[in-house]
Amino acid sequence: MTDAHVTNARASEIYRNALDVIAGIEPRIADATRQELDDQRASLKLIASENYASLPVLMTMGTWMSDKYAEGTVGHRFYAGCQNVDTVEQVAAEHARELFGAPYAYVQPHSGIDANLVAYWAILAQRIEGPGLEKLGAKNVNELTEADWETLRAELGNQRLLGMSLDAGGHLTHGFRPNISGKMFYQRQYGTDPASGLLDYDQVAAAAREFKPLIMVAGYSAYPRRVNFAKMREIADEVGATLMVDMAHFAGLVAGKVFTGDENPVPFAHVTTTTTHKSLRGPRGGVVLAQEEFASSVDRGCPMVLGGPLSHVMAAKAVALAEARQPAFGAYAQQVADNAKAFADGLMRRGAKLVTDGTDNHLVLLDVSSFGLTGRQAESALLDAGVVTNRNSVPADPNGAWYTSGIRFGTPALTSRGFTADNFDVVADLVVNVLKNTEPGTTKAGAPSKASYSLAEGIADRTKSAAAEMLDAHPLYPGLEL
Ligand code: DSN
Repeated sequence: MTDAHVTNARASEIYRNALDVIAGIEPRIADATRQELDDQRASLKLIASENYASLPVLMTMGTWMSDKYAEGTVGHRFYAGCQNVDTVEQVAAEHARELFGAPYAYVQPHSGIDANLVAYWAILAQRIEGPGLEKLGAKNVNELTEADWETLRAELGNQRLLGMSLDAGGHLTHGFRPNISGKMFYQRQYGTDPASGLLDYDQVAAAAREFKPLIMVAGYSAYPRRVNFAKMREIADEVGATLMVDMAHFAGLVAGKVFTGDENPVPFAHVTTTTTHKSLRGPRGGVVLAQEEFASSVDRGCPMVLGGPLSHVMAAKAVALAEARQPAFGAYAQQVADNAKAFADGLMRRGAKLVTDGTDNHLVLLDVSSFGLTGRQAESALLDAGVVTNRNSVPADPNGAWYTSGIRFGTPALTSRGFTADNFDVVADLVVNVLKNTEPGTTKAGAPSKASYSLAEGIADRTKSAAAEMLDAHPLYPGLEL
C-alpha cells in the first residue's frame, strides 16, 4: 500500500517523536506499539475481518478530537461547544451517503455490534412506537404514561428476528441464542443447503413465511459467497418484515463496485449496517445506513444505545470514506476478490476441501477435518509458521464454536500490501504444506486431543522464510522507520 499523502520521512519523524513522548510516560506501551508493527510486517495476515488502514487514517485518530463529549446528533447535542464535532460528523456522514448511495448515514457506532444494536432499536422504535403512539392516542413519546410504556414494552418484548445461523456463516448478533440478539428477540435461524453449503432462498422464504419475523437479517461473517439482496427483500416484503443487512465484511466490495445490482444491499435493505475497519480499510468502528423513514429512529442511537461518540474515530472514518471514493479503491476491491479466487483455487488444486467449493467474495472457509485436524489445532500450527488466521465453525460443525472444524481466511489485508493472485497461489501452497505436516495430539490420558498438535520439524522456519520474500517485496507502510 502506498500513501500518496504522507512521505516516508515525514511519517517516520511523526511516529518516532510520538513514540518517544509515549515512552517517557509508559515505555511498555511504546514498546508494544513498535513491536506490533514488526509483528504485522512479518506475518501473513489472513484474518478475513482485518486490514491495514492508511497512515492518514491512523494519524487522524491520534488527536484532541478525542477529548470532546458530544452525545446527541449534529445540531442537537447534550453538551456545549460541539461545533467542530458537528463538522466531523457531517463530513463523515456525507462521504458515507455518497459512497454507498444511501439516503441517510449514521457514523457514530463504535463497532459493528453497536451498529447492529442501534439498527435493531431503530427498527423496533420505528415499527412499534409509531403505531404504538397512534394506538395510545399520543402525539410523541413524551406524552406516554408509565402504563402506556408497559403496553409498548409488552409489544416490544414480543418481536421476532430471523437471521443466518452462526455455523452457516452468520454473525453472533444475527440472533445467535447466547448473544443478546438471541435473547432480546424471539429468534429463528436459517442455514445453508447441506449438500452445497449455499444459501437456499426457498428455505429462507419458508422460514420467513412460518415465523413471520419483524426483522429479517441478511449478511454474514463467514459465508464465502455473494448474496442476492433483491431476493432477500422480496421475501421480507412478502411477510411484512423489515430487511436489515449487515455488510460489515463486504462493505469494501460494495464501495469498490465489485458487488453491484442485486448483490449491492444498500438499495434493497431498509437498514444496512457495516464496520469501517474490514474490507473498507478504515478505523475500527461502525456505520448505519438507512432509508429515509428510519433516519430519525437511527439518529437516536446515542444516548439511547451508545455512549458518547468517538469524535476522533468519526474524523478518521471521514478520511477513510474519502479514500474509498477514489478510483484506486475500486481496483483494490476487485483485486481482493481476484486474490480470494486465486487462493481458493490454489487450495483446492492441492486437495483442500472448501465450504461451497470456492469463493466469490473476499473470504475462504477451509474445512480442516480433511487434514485430520480441528480448527484450533490448524490455527495454532499456522500461527507457529507465521500465518495469522482464525478458526471458524463450518456448517453443522461437530466440534462446536470453540474448537471448530474450519479456518477462515481473507484477502483484504495482504491485498492492501500489494499481494497479487500469483502471491496467493504461493500462500495456498504454504498453508497446505503446514496443514499436511501437522499431526493432532493426544490428551494425558491418551485420548485424541482437540487442541494439542505437533508441527513437523523445520516447517515453521521454511514457511516463514518463503513468506518473508513476498512480504519484503510488498512492504507494510513502506519507508516507515521507527
Ligand atoms: N469479529 C468480526 C469477524 O472477525 O468477523 C465480526 O465481529
